[in-house]
Parts: sequence; structure tokens; C-alpha cells
Amino acid sequence: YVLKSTPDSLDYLVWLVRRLERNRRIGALVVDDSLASRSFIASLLSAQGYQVAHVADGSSALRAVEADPGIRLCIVDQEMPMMDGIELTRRLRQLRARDRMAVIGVSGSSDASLIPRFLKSGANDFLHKPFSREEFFCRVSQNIDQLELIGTLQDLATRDFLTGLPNRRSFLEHSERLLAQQASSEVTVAMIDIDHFKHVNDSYGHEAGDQALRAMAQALQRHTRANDFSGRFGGEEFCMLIHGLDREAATRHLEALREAVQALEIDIDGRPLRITISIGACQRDAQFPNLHKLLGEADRHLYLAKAGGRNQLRG
Ligand code: GH3
Ligand code: MG
Ligand code: MG
Ligand code: MG
Ligand code: MG
Repeated sequence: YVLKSTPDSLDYLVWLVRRLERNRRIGALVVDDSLASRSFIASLLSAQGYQVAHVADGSSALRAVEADPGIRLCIVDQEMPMMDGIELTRRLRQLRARDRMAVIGVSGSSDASLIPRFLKSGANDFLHKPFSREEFFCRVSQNIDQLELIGTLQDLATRDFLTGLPNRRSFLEHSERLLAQQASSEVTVAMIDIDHFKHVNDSYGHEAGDQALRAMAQALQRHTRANDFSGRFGGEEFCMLIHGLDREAATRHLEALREAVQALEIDIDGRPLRITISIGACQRDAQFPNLHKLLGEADRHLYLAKAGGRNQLRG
């Protein structure tokens, strides 16, 4: 049906196939008390490749979204017993933000106030029933495209391009959040700096330097446990936030990272390149209660590690 009314150029077909491929990764949920209506909308979404489920009421919809992070699209009918679509939309928004899931309200009513009420309660869009298949296709696609675009922009804003690690902004934001959430637990902040990295660039070339930074980032990731967080702070400087380890355990953990980096053999066109790192750490306590103080003290310890001969941990 899509092809009938659109130019059947090869470009369009390629675009359509890509779109169908993409949609297979996206979960969609249809909420409508009428079986005929939700089955119809579900069949339209299935034809576009989405992974579709449908439910008859708001409570089931909330449970489904809570259980499945893959749901990125909700089509919500307005007139339903118990919980109407506008109320459901408001509650869905408490579970998943606008940039993670698109909610599209639908209704057969001619009440003009429905559209602003849907949008104000957090819907991304609204469709009047009955709608044409083509309008449905365009609206849904546009909303999913927007989510994808936001995801791409968020990725560009938070990820370091060279190493794929979270960037400085992302590290700082995440750390602030974690320190606020875990006000009483043990947290260690570590600043990690590659030793004599200028020398690596000077003798092996900038490309090799980049390769070393990527190898370093991989080692760092291998030593980042599930509740920890690390990033590239800038240049040849990295950072790690360790959560739930006391001072001794955190020290052992960072020493293991230092030794793992020392043991790396980075292959530069058949020539082995070795690097070492210096680490400055600081454990949160009454004297260093916030991120600013923790980073300052970790940095001071890093300086001491450098002055003490490098390839060592202070803190
Ligand atoms: P130290 O042991 O005191 O840390 O000495 P260092 O040479 O590592 O420190 P310095 O701050 O003098 O030099 C850091 C170097 O890191 C200089 C800069 O060109 C290089 N660098 C920063 N970012 C990148 C990058 O993205 N790629 C490459 N190849 N080099 C980088
Ligand atoms: Mg209804
Ligand atoms: Mg350095
Ligand atoms: Mg330096
Ligand atoms: Mg440095």
C-alpha cells in the first residue's frame, strides 16, 4: 500500500527497506479498549516492521512499558474505561521521558480540546480516527525519526569520538548524580594520566598516539565494574569513579589497572609500544564531600605520583 501512492524509484525502495530493518529493533505498544481498533493499528505497525504488542487498558499498558525498555512507541486511545488516554499518557511520562519513547494519542471524538490536552500531558503527537494508512505511516515514522535523531545528538554530546568512552561532560554529570544518590556509600574518584605521552607522539607519531589512547580506553573499560563509571577527561587524561569499595579495595583495584596498562603491548606496524600511567585517587569523606573537592585532591595526588617517578598510584 505504501508503494502504490509514492514514486517507485530505486532510492525510495532502498530507503523503505532500511526503514523496515530499523523498525525491527523498535517495540511498539497499542492501547485501545476496542479489540477491532487495536488489532487494526497493530497490523499497520507490524506491516512497518515494528515489534508490536497490544493491550486493552491503561494499567496493562503501564505494566508492559515498565517491564520492557525496548518499547519506544505507544499508540494511546482516548476513550477507555477506568483510565482514559490522557491520564495514561501522563503516567507513561513518569516512566519514560519524551526523548526515549513517543506517545501518539488517537481519538474518534471531534472535541477540539483533546489535542492540546494530550500534548500537555506529554504526548508527542495526535491522530484523528479514522486516519488513512499513509498518514499513520508518516506520523509514526516522523516521531521515530525524531527519537533517533535525539539519540544521535545525545551520543555525540556525551561520548568521546576517539575512544568511544563517556566524555568529560558525561563523567561529571554522572558523578554528580551518583554522589547525590549515594550520599552515604563509599566513593573513590581517580584521575589517570599517561606518562610521557608527548614522547609517544614524538617518537611513534600522532596516529600511534591515538592507537595508544584507544588501547588505554579499552583497558580502562575492562576494569570498570558494573556500578563504576569511567571516561576520557581530556587529552591523555582519564577518570574513574569507583563505587562501594573501601580505601584498600579501591587501591587494589586501581593498582590492578595500572599493572594491566603496564603489561599492554600496543602493536604499531609490528613495533611494540608500551605505556604506563600515573594515578591520583581520593576517597569521599568529611574533608572531601563533593565532586569538586574530590577531583581537586585526586589531581593533587596525581601530581605527587608524577613527581614521585610516575607509573604509580597516590591517594
Ligand atoms: P606527563 O608524564 O607529565 O604526563 O607527561 P606527558 O608528556 O604525558 O604530558 P603533557 O601534558 O606534556 O603532554 C600530553 C600530550 O598528549 C600532548 C598532546 O599532544 C598529547 N595528546 C593530547 N590529546 C591527544 C590525542 O587525542 N591524540 C594524540 N595522539 N595525542 C594527544
Ligand atoms: Mg476507546
Ligand atoms: Mg601525561
Ligand atoms: Mg602533563
Ligand atoms: Mg596530562
